Amino acid sequence: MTATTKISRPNDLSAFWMPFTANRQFKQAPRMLVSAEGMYYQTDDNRQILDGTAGLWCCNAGHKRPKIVEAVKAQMDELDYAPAFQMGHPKAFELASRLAQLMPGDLNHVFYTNSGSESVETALKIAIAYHRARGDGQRTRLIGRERGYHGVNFGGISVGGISGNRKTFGQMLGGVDHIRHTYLPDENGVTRGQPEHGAFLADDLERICALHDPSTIAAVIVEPVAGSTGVLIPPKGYLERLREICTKHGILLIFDEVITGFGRLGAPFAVDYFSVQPDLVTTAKGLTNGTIPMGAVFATDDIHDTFMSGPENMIELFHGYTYSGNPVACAAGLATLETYEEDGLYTRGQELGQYWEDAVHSLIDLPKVKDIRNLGLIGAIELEGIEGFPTKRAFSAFLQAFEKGILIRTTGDIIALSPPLIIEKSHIDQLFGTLRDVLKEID
Ligand code: PXG
Repeated sequence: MTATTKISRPNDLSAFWMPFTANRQFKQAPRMLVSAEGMYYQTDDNRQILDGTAGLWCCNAGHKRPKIVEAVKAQMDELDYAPAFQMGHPKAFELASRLAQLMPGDLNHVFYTNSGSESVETALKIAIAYHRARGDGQRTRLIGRERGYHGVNFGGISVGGISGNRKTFGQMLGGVDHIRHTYLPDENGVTRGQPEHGAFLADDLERICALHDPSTIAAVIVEPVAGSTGVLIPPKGYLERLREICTKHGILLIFDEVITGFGRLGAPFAVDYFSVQPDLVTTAKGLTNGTIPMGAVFATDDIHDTFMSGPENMIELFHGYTYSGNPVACAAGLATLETYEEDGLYTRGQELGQYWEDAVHSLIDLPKVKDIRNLGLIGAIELEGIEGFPTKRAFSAFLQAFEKGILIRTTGDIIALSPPLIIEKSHIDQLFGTLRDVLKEID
């Protein structure tokens, strides 16, 4: 087999243990994507599928973008890999500088990882080590939020708030607690943009502080908009209040921007969108447009400089990955940032936001639709579950949607949409026209 051999129909599906997938069900009726360009995937039976989810919330500039493809090819020709520890290569520094420039405030330092999960572990470790470096080593507790998703490693599932991701894996990290989630269906059902009610939910952090004593808490981690558990939009004033409480008690605030980063809300980051300044920001996904695995954690000057105080020959942070700042990933990242800028994608969600919002909410008249929410280029349609069979209705919608040529994502009985930011009004019409047909037909 040569490197260019195309394999569109594998003979055997048994060896690949697929992630977050019903393996046996999938392998009975596989759904195979074999190529992609712009807004569309192509299947092994030559059907065009409109991408309503930017892959898994990551291909923000759409697929097969020429600049990124060229940059990756050229980098492979020039420097395929360089050791990440005690060695450097130019593009890792260049990309970090550009990322620091893009990120508002004094989040000027970038630590590279290979995924959102690793970004989360890195941020949690930096938070605890930072307090220790300041001589405040009793601050070790980590606070997450119910219905939070922070990847699948042990730190991430511990601060995460999804029982399915936790219950079969034994002990979680110690010293972790959770604040309440931000979904108030009775007060905020069917809301356009940020809901009015619920800033008070941030006060739940005061309850946790009173219980544990705030001087034992290192950091609070939240997704500015919770993505994976069904698009929970923060109520107006909520993130501001969370910031105030963290500042009051000397607790670091971590924004997990793995989904919200790189234009998803119509601004480069949720930090810009909400004008709330955290101490650490985790990113991945859109950083390389999904092409090469890469994540990045942003830290403030204060956090970074606190580590830079010991003897200069000492390693300041005993943490890092073989592929931190991988040259091919850096090349993809640089080309991705250029593509976002050239195409105006950081603010595309603002321009298209109203059209998108109207389209998402146009489905409210359908009988099985229970709630609809949206922000930036994210939309969620929550369905009434079938009694006794949670998730079944939404999964049927996913299967039928795929048959009819659109890729949607479901979590529980919620359909989550997050298209590439290059989406045009005609694609939005196709997406919601098809989804309307699907939702009319499913049981
Ligand atoms: N934090 C957040 C907020 C995420 O959304 C991760 C961390 C973990 O990233 P990695 O790269 O380790 O997967 C994520 C990932 C979905 C979906 O359909 C969401 C994610 C991944 C796969 C599917 O909601 N988010």
